[in-house]
Amino acid sequence: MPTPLLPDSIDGVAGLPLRADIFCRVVDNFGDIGVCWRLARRLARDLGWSVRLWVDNLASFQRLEARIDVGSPSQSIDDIQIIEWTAQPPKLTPRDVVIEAFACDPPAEFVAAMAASRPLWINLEYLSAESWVQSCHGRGSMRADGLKKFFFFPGFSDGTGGLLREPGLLDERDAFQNDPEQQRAFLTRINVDSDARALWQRGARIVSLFCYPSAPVDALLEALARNDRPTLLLVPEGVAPDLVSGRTPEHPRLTVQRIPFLSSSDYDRLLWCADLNFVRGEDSFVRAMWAGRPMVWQIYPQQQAAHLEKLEAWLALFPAPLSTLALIRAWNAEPGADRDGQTPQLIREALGGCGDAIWKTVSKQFAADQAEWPDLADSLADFCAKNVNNS
Ligand code: TRH
Repeated sequence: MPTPLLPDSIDGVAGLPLRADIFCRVVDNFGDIGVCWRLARRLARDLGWSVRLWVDNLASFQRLEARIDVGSPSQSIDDIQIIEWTAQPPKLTPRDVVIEAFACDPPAEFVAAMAASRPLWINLEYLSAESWVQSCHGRGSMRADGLKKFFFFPGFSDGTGGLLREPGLLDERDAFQNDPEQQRAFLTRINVDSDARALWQRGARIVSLFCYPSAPVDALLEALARNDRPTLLLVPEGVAPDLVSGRTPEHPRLTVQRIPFLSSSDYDRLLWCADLNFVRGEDSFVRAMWAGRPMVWQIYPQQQAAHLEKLEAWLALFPAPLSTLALIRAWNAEPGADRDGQTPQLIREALGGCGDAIWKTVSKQFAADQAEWPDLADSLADFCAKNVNNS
């Protein structure tokens, strides 16, 4: 008989802190660890869970969380135990809940131990606004070894797991957005130089840029340079590496400023500061949505253009003007003559006229509407409380 992992009293009590293993494999980029670290902190800090986070790439993790010691196979940060997931992972007993991020397959030995201790096993899926998500969210699938795996889908509507949102996030955002002094201090801290800050104080628009190499960045530069309103374009380290800080005589209304790759909380502040955010993948997209400012999303490209359906599903939800939708589609189009010829014009149209004002209003409202749903960590905790002894 396996030893019970939970005190009897937990049965059916929603929200009681549990003990979890979260598995994260960094496929590429930062989204996998970005989401897992955010979830781990929500569960540990805000819900009192005891969390063990297994990560196969500490170097990527360190870009987001400077306190990570890449030489340490086991470390604790903010009461979260971080285990380096190597080819020979440590033999640890599975906890009450095992969360596998994005179908990353926990190690075989660990799964064998799960067959004995029978934790609640959850696969946290990628975000999609597609309607089929509601019918699959929360469903379980029985495996040949007798273990059941549940599929937990983030999403934008009732019947999904929602989106990660820290308590008080929108209030903190509002306080920051209403306080130019906090913004000035922040811009100084992230190395925006005094000339660039002066430009912003004289009314230049701030645009942040986080994109994949395929994005039509030249078209963006051309459009911003021709726009009536001067622009300060802030570009974190590693993004669009050819861009250099400064202003060219040909483009006097566009100033580029390179900034460091920011911590998660500073990246939020960047998104809150900017008038327009270019974001990509999954996590920066959600953070830009919470910023409540206009954003252009570059979706993570998939084979056979499967990502374009996901993009359309989100565009169908987002009540933006047609000029905004056209710009977002162009930003995600395959590189080619047509796209590059049209994009500067589409950007200019989206940033000009009444479309610009409507885009601002709907962005703010969309964030407020989404914040009415329970966030993903609360939904997950609720799901676990209901299912932890029935798996
Ligand atoms: O890095 P990404 O392209 O990650 C992608 C997506 O998640 C995609 O869905 C997944 O399949 C693929 O990885 C493997 O984009 P994303 O999701 O926005 O993650 C970036 C993270 O980096 C996010 O947490 C924000 C964070 N970030 C900072 O903390 N500081 C910064 O300066 C920047 C630019 C980003």
